[in-house]
Amino acid sequence: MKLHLVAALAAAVSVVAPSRAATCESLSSLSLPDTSITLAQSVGAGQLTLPGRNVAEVPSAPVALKDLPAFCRVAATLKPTSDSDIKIEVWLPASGWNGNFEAVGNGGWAGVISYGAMAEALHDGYVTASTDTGHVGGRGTFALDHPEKLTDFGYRAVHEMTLKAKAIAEAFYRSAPRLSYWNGCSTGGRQGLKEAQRFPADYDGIVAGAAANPRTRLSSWQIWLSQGVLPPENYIPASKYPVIHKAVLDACDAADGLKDGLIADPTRCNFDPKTIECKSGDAPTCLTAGQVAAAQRMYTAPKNSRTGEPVYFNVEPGSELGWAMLARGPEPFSAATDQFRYVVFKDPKWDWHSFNLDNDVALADKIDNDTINASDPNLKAFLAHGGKLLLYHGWADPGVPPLASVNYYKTTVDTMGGEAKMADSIRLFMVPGMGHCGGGEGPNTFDMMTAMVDWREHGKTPERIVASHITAGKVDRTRPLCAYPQVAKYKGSGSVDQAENFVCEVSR
Ligand SMILES: [Ca+2]
Repeated sequence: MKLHLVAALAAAVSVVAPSRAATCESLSSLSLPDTSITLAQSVGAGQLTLPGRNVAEVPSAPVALKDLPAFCRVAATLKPTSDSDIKIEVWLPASGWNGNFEAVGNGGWAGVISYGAMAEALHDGYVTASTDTGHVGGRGTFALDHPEKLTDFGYRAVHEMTLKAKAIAEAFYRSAPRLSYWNGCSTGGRQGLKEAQRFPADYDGIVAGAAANPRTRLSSWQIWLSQGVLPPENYIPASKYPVIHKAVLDACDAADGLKDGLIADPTRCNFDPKTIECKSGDAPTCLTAGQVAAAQRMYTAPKNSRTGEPVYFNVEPGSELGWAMLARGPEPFSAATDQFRYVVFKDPKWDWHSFNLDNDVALADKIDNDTINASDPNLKAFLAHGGKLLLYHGWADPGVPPLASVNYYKTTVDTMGGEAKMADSIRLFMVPGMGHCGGGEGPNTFDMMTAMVDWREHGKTPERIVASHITAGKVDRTRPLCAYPQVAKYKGSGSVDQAENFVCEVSR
């Protein structure tokens, strides 16, 4: 009788036992190092309104995330140091988990969780996670007198989030994620590189777009640029950006073999703004001598005046319509001044006019000491376990110079044994006509995560990734993005708006 009862109970349990080990709500009592779980809540399918993503420097308005599948929402605060205050969220599909983890990156100085990107990953069936990088708000002010918080922003918040998200997934499903992916752009690109370099076991595949990197050099360039383009005698009103852009296209669009409004490789475009200098005075259709100088500075990489050593890169011809991002004024891009005010000089009153390229870059590098910068080209440990690195960057990026990604790609590939040896480990896709992580006139809608999954899980090395250009919700052009150094070349017949009429080939 007793035995029968036990057997019956066991049978009942085995029938009603959920397929996963824990309920969502029970995760609130999960014990993890340095972690307080502040929310563990089942969320039904539908809409959820949450703070927006902090893409550049200002947190955006709340976003309504639509058509979310049902999921378990976990929020936690991590304190790896006594001064740390790292907020993370981990979202776990209630059903249909694809078995993998996709973490999403941040923008600018972060200070906000990337809910929109989390929603996309959740849609695709992933467990996903994001962190606010250890402080609230999109400015660098938090760093003043908080070196541990700066380290959290630099790399620790992402690493800690990664460990905890994997542990939470394992507790929820009784099964750890099989593969882990990173997907980020801008600061998120830099975060991805940092993970590959510093915590090579965290991820199996890393998608790193337009990495804002090395950050000390990026900020130095942005301030140096401002010193040349913001003085009133040089200032270019936004109404003239299209004038310069048209002149650039007139000079360089057709030179790549196809007049399509895009410059396939802007580094081969030698446009001199002096060609549109006003004959005398000023007019809406030409540039004054000061404006010519400002435009030339946009296209010029800064160099140390004593050593001649290049400090960083420049925006490329074709980026003109986005120049307001750095050249609008009256102040430089605040992400850059914040770095010098709150990290380098630790003086909120520091005046950007006093920035000295020759001295202050070296000081910024020294103070950073590999905290935010992610320059290490040694990816041996990451690649040793099959890690794949997929880089991309818009050629018309007006905020982070595209050659920063080309440079990291080349340096890393050279360090790791050359292009042939690295062809199945590191790939770079440059995107003609795309702005900073999106936007611009070129085909700018593509799916790097699917390319990554095909690569990492199905052995299909990405050679060409089809990008779409969408106007008013309709695709009006498709074009292949090609693995660097290849570019898309028109076959010579068929619509120039259809990807199948292009081949990827090296043009130099
Ligand atoms: Ca062209």
